[in-house]
Amino acid sequence: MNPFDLITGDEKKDLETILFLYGSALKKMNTKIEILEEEFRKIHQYDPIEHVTSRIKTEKSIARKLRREGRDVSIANALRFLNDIAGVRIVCSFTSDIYKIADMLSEQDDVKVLLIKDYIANPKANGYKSYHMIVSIPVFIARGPVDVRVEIQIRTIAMDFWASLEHKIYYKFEGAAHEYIKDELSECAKMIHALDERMLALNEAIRQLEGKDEE
Ligand code: 0O2
Repeated sequence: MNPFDLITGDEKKDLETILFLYGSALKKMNTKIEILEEEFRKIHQYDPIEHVTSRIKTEKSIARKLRREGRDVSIANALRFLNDIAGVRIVCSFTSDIYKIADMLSEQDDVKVLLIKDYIANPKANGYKSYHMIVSIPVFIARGPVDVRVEIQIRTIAMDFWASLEHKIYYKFEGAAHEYIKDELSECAKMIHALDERMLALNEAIRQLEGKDEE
């Protein structure tokens, strides 16, 4: 079933329905990530995940995004056009962990990968780096399974640090920050990239000294 099949046209009721569906999808996804993390820790004796956060996009933020895209604000349009009503962010130590986690999630039978945006291989012009996956997972309700989309963002601590500062600046200046600030952010993105590479190389050297093969 598609979430659209549950839409009645009563916006208040429909909002409750989608919040319930997307909230349930997030619970499922968080449990999956927890299990994978524990299994990974047991097999490889290290934890690739630093921390995980998840959120349901607020009504205000849903409306703002629809307006930004030039669309009418409605539950039906949110369902049709927004991929990130439910979002999970996984923050890792090393770039190599990002792809391991993405593969582990993609291999789950009930996770369908709909779209991948690899802003690590192809950073945005402003320097933004992160690995984004839009997946759908079934939420089992009394009427049957409903396929619900979840956006998963996977990035390193350094990338996350940069993205949260850039996000704050973007909203503070409503996208029109001074050139100096944009240049500084771009420089910081380069430094963060170099830091990620050095930390990864250092970690690999340590693992070799410990006699652990890189998985
Ligand atoms: P907010 O306020 O963080 O929720 P699509 O999902 O493909 O239909 P979208 O949403 O443009 O289109 O996809 P994309 O590019 O994958 O971006 C999804 C989210 O990633 C954004 O959601 C941001 O959270 C984050 N993101 C993308 N680009 C940037 C960036 O340049 N800087 C920062 N700091 N974050 C970014 P929202 O809804 O745009 O914003």
